Amino acid sequence: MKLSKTQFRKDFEQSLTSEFATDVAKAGITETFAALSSVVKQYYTQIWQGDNQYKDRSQKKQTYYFSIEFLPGKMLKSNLLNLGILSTVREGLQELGIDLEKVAQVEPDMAIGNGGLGRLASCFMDSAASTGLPVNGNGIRYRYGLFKQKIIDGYQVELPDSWLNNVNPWEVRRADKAIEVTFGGETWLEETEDGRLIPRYRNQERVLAVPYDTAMVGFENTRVNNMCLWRSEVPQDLDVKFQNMEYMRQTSMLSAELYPDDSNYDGRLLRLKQEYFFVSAGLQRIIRHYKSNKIAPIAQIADYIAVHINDTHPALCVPEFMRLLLDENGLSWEQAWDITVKVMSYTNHTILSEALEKWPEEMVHTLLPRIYQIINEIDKRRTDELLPHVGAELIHKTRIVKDGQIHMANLAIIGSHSTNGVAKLHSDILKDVELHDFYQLYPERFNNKTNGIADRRWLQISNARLSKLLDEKIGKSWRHDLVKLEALKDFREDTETLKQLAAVKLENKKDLAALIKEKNGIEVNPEAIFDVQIKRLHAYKRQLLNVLHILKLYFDIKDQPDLEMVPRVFIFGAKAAPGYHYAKAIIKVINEIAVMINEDAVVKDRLKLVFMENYNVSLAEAIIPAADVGEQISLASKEASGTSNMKFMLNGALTMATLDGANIEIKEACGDENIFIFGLTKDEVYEYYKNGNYNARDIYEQNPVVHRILNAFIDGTIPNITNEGPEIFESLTAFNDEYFLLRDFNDYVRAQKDLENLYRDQRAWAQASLMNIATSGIFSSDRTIRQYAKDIWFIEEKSEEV
Ligand code: GLG
Repeated sequence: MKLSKTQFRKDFEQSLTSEFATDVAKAGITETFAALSSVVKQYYTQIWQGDNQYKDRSQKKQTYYFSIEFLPGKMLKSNLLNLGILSTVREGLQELGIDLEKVAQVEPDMAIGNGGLGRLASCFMDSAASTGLPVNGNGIRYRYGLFKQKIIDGYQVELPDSWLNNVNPWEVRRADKAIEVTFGGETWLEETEDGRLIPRYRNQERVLAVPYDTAMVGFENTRVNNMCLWRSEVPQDLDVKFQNMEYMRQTSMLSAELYPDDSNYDGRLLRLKQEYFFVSAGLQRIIRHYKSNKIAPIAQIADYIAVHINDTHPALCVPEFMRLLLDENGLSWEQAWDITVKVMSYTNHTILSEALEKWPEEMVHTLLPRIYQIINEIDKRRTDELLPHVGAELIHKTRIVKDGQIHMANLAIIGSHSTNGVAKLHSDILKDVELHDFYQLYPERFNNKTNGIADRRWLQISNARLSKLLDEKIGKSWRHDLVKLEALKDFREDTETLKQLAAVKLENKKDLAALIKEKNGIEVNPEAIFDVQIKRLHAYKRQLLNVLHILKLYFDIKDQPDLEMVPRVFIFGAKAAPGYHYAKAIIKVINEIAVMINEDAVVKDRLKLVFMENYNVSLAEAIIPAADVGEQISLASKEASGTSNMKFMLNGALTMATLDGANIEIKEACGDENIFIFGLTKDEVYEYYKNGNYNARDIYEQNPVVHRILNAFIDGTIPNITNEGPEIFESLTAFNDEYFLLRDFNDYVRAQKDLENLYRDQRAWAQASLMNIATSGIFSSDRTIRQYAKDIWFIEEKSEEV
């Protein structure tokens, strides 16, 4: 949009007056943020309304992306950037003596997601709007987002994240569009006069779902999509029977809390209720809009909408959509099923078995009686249909209802036309191993969509210095098409560019060093290698392997106090699920090792270890631009894709990686010489599984370096870990090291040595860094979302000429 500084200042000052009866001189920082965000919202609402009208008018097909998690982070700068007014507003504020950065800090991170899955959903929202694709989000407006992490005495302590305390400036409450969702009670089928069976209900618990819409503003275009988040409330005309405190409490609980489990299945009833709640409300709203907009007869709805099931949490979309088509719109089973499969598509994000949701039949039966009937009918009809053609065993293995449980992934695959994994390796594992039975039955449904990241947030906003340098070197076209970064390759031999690149990195590192000083009180040397591992704390991601290597370096120094080495700062950021004991033990151990190393006078500044508390999107934006190295060291086959690996690459960090997830594609893109690869391959891991011949204890006994490092956990070398030390020691020895840390240790040390050697050659390092940036274009989520649009959803980009 077009905006002059003068106009902006006028709007902003007016907003301060009209909203807070104050002025620039008197306004507090929270008021300044509120007034500013209100102005920004006014700027985009017209475009939003216009695009809504355009969508209604043009009646083009739209996608609804159902996800139980979103992780947008802060929205202010992102909205400013996408509206094309970031620098105007920054300068306008400056003239008023206000620092935009300080104001932006006030906004709480919108953290209604746990990790990669939720962040991917938000990258998709940004990319869809920015490429002009009509893709709307559908989720839950949790009152409390992901817990805030405090580190006390080295331990993780969880505090509630009441992010809505100071109201959320971006959302629009649409009370008029509230929808009822029902649970429990009894249901039975009654025959109508024309011979159809329709369900009747009694004693149902009613919950009101109120939508809150947030604009997803496209980058310098006229597309504004909607992220709809549902809040649970008590219906105003509540039946007397339910008017009690317990019901009120339960109803408000529905949208109260995000499940803080990452990749872990938690079988609590409330979770199932949440899943049905946002699925039912979302689908009802879509159908209501479709009908009120008189788009076409309901039987043609598949030509106008696509519904995406992001991981299994929204898999109830399948039976709920069936219910709406059958019971409320009078379609036949065959018609409804045909439409449902066409409309639905599903993404699998992990092969960890504990993350594949299963619900006890009894629970689904009691909570969702009609849905339970429909699921059984789907299962039965499919079985009958396949029986003449397919072996009974294959049918049994792929059933939705079996062993007293409802298998949600099976439901999602059977009830949709597309199942995709999130990186090539992961999609192959799905086809060949994890979902092989389904692949035999429905080969045409399987495909890969390698993840991506929204480069506007992860480069343009978070790394202004690098963005500016790129503009100077290769022009600005990369801001609209990330693949244009390729042009940077021409500067690989250009000494000046390499120096400038290194200088940008150094400046970013100084900023991070200041932040570390402020938050952790630790002094770090910006000339050291900044080696970073930031992600959820999970055994398979192997933060512990990183720790073992740090201990090795520490002991090397202790053994040779004069040892010459390139100084290193190891930086961690990670939250552990509150109930994940082992992960929390690792956090404690990292913090105690940090104290031991950082306070050891012998070490000097050769080694520093920093655990930054409360890792979230905003912290990632501060850390990644300053990283020299990104640690992507999961056991091969376990990390479906990873997405921070792409963010590091884009910001010029080199990757220390196993051949897992998208690391493989990163290696292909940047070239073997610009990445550090180590460790078992997926096939080698599977070989061990097959033969059952891994023996971690042997390695511990035979490798003196490993022996000494592991002993440090139990012999008092690392202080204050009397409970955690033995737990970790045992996991690696007695319990045979589930994620092969000891097996990969030597090779990891070797790769780390290679890394150190390359860093000594600053020119070569800068060249490798440049090559990473130049080849990262394909990891833009603009590319990913376009592939979904073309191959799965069959939707079109808005043409800006209209
Ligand atoms: C999952 C996987 C990640 C993946 C992300 C997005 O574990 O490897 O990058 O989804 O697809 N639970 C996750 O974060």
